[in-house]
Amino acid sequence: MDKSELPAGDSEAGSAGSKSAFVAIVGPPNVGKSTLLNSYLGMHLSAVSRRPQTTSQNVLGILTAPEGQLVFLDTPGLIKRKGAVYEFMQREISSALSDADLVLLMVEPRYEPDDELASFIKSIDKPVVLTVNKVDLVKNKLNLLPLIDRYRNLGLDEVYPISALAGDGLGELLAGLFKAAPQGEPYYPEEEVTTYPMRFFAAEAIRESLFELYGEEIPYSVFVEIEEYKEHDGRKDLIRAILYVERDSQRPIILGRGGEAIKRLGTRARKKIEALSGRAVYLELHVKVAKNWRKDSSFVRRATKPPQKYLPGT
Ligand SMILES: Nc1nc2c(ncn2[C@@H]2O[C@H](COP(=O)(O)OP(=O)(O)OP(=O)(O)O)[C@@H](O)[C@H]2O)c(=O)[nH]1
Ligand SMILES: [Mg+2]
Repeated sequence: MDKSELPAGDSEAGSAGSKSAFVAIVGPPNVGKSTLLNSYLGMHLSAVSRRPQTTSQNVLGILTAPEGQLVFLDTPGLIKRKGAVYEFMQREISSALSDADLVLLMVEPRYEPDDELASFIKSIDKPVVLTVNKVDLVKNKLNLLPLIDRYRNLGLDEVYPISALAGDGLGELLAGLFKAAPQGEPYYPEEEVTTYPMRFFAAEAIRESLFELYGEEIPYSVFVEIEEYKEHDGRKDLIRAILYVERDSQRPIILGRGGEAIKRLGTRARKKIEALSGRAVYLELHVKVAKNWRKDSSFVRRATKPPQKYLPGT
């Protein structure tokens, strides 16, 4: 039968490209959620570091494939702690879970399912796909089987061992996600990778660089605000960022002797921003003190205001 003879609207049903879902990537801190998002998108969109609680706001990334479209929401690590920042992170996770059509729960091989995780899984009223990341660290893959069984006993039928870093198992996981995804039209045009503005990613690039260059509590103590982001054709874009620290004593640490440390930070972050935006950038960094900002929920609310609402039409 010629395609043109099909009734209107039917031609897409069941065919390639007909699946569409918001997918919340959730899991304990540091398991590789952001690494997976970056691997799927083939670009360094979400901040990654070897330390926990790198992601503090949801990051949206769009993957369009022959099977359809998955809109990933990379979330902060699941952690129960008091304080304005942690409560903000918790709300980010809840909002991703409520927007999601399906949930990709990520753990790593050393992560045994405890009661807390079990009750978290129970509380999710959407399809859950489980992935065990970092299997490159396991010499004998047979050792994974008892762990996978323990997760299966929690009612998770779909379990995918992967290495987000090495790229192993990503095709199988993607097929599993599309299998679990509902039928539907793509949410966004296929060439789109995110709906978040470049200024969000500029702040994230600076944060990621902080994790790479400074130890201890410094990366967690800095709030990055993009005060100005001006695109210029024919010359460099101008980005002015304010780095708010919690205490006076942190200012000289960020600056370093003779401003050496902040210069290194600026160069590193600028390169990341240029790579992502594809434009030449002049990055200006200023350090200010906002005393104990992490404890001040009004600062956290103002400061970590999520970017534009991302659901089409809302
Ligand atoms: N060996 C190995 N390391 C990985 C893999 N995936 C991620 N990592 C590393 O694990 C660390 C944490 O990765 P992230 O992607 O930042 O983890 P996350 O789950 O987003 O962490 P939070 O945002 O802090 O919750 C980084 O050092 C990654 O390079 C993997 O497949 N194998
Ligand atoms: Mg992350």
